[in-house]
Amino acid sequence: MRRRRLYSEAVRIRQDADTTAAQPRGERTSSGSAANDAAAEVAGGLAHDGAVHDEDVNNSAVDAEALGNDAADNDAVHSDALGDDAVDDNTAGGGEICVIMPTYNERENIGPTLAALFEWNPQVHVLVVDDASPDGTGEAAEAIAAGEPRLHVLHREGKNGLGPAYLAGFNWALKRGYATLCSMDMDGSHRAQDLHAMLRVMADNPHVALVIGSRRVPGGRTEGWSRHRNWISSAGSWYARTMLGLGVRDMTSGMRAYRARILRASDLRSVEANGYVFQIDMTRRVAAAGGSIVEVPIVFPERVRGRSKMGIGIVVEAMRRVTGWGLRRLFGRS
Ligand SMILES: Nc1nc2c(ncn2[C@@H]2O[C@H](COP(=O)(O)OP(=O)(O)O)[C@@H](O)[C@H]2O)c(=O)[nH]1
Ligand SMILES: [Mg+2]
Repeated sequence: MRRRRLYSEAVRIRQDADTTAAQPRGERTSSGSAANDAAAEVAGGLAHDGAVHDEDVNNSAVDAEALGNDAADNDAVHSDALGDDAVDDNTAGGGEICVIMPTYNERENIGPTLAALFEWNPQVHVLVVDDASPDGTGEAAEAIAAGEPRLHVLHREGKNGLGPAYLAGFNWALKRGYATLCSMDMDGSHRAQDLHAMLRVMADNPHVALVIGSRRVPGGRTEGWSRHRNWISSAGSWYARTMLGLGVRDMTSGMRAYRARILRASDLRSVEANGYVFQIDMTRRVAAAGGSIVEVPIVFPERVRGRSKMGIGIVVEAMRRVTGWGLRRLFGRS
């Protein structure tokens, strides 16, 4: 496989100020929507390179077997490697889009977050990946799933971190043939209307392999963060982007939409799964597999209920790993 290093593009898309005010269902069908405007700008931004990226993505898909990443075909190996345990199999997928939402102690958030998600995005399926939350989030998810066929629940044995939860979710959804796999937090920081805009960009730009919901492009922002926290997050993304030679501005964003084909073409079994480094590692793998990456602005409000599970140690670990990858890129074989 040609392992060309492609620089992903940070696409600056102005988010229509009306997005938040629009009614979900009306906005979905309106041809003059913010999502359509965004999609048009993305298409323009990638017009020159699109064909090249597309070809590379196709090559990558063909080469997936050579890379040994057979997530869709070899359940036994992959289940084991990625920890696909205790799947509720009454809920076989088969839809187009699966939104993977890891949870740990999000009982208060799960109801309102899922209601908004399905309101704005009625076409999606959701997989909740719960790490045996002591507050009963897993049971709350089951109760909702009993009356909501689009909701699936994957129970894991105990708190094992965000990265492994995502990987288990990817594995689950790849095996069920979803074409697009999204990741989203359950705490309300990732907004349903922003997912809607991201999915429009995916739908309108078939050559795009990864859409990142970005706080660091015009129109994107955080709300309720201290200046200090914003600075750390921006500086971390700047450092990662510089060290890795990627044009992505929001490297650590967990709000994403991936094509299944690019996940199959990336060796997920060796992804660094610890905390924020997971998002950075996934980004560099998509770029290395030839996938075209675009950033769509999102608004990221701080959670109002529950507590964050991330700490400063996770940031430090991410920077340590980025330094290693960057030095290897600059001075050694990448
Ligand atoms: N399954 C699982 N989910 C987790 C774990 N840690 C965090 N999450 C979930 O991941 C999402 C983001 O976590 P959060 O603590 O809000 O991170 P922050 O936004 O970076 O502060 C939320 O939906 C959490 O419930 C974990 O160890 N396992
Ligand atoms: Mg959060």
